[in-house]
Amino acid sequence: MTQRFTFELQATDDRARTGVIRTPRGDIRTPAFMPVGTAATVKAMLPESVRATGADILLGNTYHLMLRPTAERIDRLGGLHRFMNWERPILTDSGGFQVMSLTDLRKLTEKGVEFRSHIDGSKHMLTPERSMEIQRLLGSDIVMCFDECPALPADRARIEESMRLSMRWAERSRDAFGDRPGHALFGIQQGGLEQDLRAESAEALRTIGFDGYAIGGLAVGEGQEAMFGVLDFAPEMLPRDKPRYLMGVGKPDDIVGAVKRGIDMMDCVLPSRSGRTGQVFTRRGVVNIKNARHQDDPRPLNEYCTCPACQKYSRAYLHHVFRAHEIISSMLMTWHNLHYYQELMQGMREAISAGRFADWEAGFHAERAQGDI
Ligand code: PRF
Ligand code: ZN
Repeated sequence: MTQRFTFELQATDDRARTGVIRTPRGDIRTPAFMPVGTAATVKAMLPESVRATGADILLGNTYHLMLRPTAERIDRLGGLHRFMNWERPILTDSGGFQVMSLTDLRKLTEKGVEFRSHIDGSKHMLTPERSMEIQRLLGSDIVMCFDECPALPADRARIEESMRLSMRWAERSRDAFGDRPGHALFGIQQGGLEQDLRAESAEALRTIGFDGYAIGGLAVGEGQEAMFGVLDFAPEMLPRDKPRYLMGVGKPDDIVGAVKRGIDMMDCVLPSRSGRTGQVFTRRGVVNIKNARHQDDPRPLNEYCTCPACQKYSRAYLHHVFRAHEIISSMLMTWHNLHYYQELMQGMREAISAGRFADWEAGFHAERAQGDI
């Protein structure tokens, strides 16, 4: 194994950064958007199509894969990369967040979380040690610490207690992960909207030492203004020379605002999920393909977009296949949305390299203000 996990910062523009994460499975250009492949597939997309949109890395989920088809089975079949036919880097979330958002019967203790599967009601336990084991069996390139994330609003005492538990779990995650050259372990900062708790969490993580640092506990109901408020101080609490990952974000304007504030990586189901519900992202904002105004429209979704949905199909066709519940509707619109997100990231990487991020951002907002054609 020649390539270790490294992060090279190539340019900064005010707080925005661009660089490259190198891994044995390939480079990740940052700022990076990671499409979500929860159940070992980015829904409605072949892996080569996901790559064609410009993605360097996918996200997978410990929670879903441990229940079905199980980490042990994926391991026997040669690991997640081979199983899903994606040979490039994969980051896996650790499971705690999904347990809290997808299950109702669960028991949280110092040891971990006991829960019932949302698929068949069977009983399971996740701990920092078990989460590290599952992510190792999957063959994940970037492993996330096992943490707990309270929904907001929550009172300060609850956020403080939860953050301290997550920091103890971070230490157990670090110990259980061990030394795995070429694989990375990321810590996850918690602390809600409280600056002093975010500082305490960052300090705890820096003391343990990680290959990268995530900001967790945001985009959980606080709204964009409050989230940006935290992003005005949280990223600089984390080491400058390591990747910073904002978990589960977001809409295009959330992503731009996060990159502006020093975030290097993000993931969200929004482009893929919206592709299946008829919401299309364009430079001029969101278009709902279901709307009757598209039914006779021979024009593409976006005349400048180079994705297959825009190159080969009309709005009228996309409207029709959506209304008819045809599978190609999800395929084309997911492709377009992922393409849009990756083009957004590429635009920001180039703007940061050229030292013109502020101009680029002004253009981004001006174009959206015009509305759909
Ligand atoms: N922790 C983990 N995964 C997450 C989050 C978190 O706080 C979030 C919050 N937006 C999304 N996914 N482990
Ligand atoms: Zn397109």
